[in-house]
Amino acid sequence: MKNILESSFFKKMRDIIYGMYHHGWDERNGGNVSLLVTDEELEGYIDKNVVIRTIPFDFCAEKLAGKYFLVTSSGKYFRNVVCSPETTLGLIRIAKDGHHAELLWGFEDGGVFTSEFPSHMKCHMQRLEVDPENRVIMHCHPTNILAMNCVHELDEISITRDMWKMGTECIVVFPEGIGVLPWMLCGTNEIGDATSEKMKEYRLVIWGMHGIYACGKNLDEAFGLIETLEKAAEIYMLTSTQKRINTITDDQLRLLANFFKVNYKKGVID
Ligand code: 2HA
Ligand code: ZN
Repeated sequence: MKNILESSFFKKMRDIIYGMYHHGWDERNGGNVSLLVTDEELEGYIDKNVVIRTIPFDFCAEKLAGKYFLVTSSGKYFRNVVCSPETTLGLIRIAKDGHHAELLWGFEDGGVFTSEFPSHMKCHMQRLEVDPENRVIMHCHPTNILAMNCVHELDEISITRDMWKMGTECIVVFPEGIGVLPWMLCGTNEIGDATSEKMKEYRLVIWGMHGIYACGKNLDEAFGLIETLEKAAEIYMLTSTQKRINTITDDQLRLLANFFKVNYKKGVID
């Protein structure tokens, strides 16, 4: 059997998580990531017949039965994923009944998946219906997005408009806009249901006064979405106490959208 730590999916997960930590998005045990790993990618790295233990959960993920996920552990620090991958990550398969995870690798100190497992699995189920190629759900606490939460109304249309205007690339990177949820109790099925509902339309969902959720076909896409929004929020915050004398106009946003052929959310600048 080959060493899973040498697999390309594992190395990418490790590097992206370290990048998230280095951006300051994941203090202490903040943040969580889940990556759907295919049968083919796992071939030769894991004996799929050896289940280390099963971990129950209290929602139905039957639509994901038989699918494999590399997922961050509950309570562990992103900072330690490089030095202690076997305790900070786990590889699970969703069991046939849709109510258990079968552990195949990792969580070595008896740990379990992230407390935000309901949000992750509910979002995977939703996104696979919208985009069968979706593979990643990513959550973190970027500083400027959170700072903006303190001073900006938590409204999807006005946040989308203001973020599109903070950087020329924004309308091209997230033309569908940004979903926004009010503050809710995290770690619950309810916030998972609300987030997955938003992910019918959006790949970026702000959790009011908490952080951000993103999804993507791969780790780079989810990371890049957060990175672009975080940059826009940083520029918004850096200029929030200044008199803004220049802006990207509505006409310029339309020009960008037409040139890059993106189908942008209606009702924001119209
Ligand atoms: O896992 O970020 O939302 C720590 C968190 C909870
Ligand atoms: Zn969080």
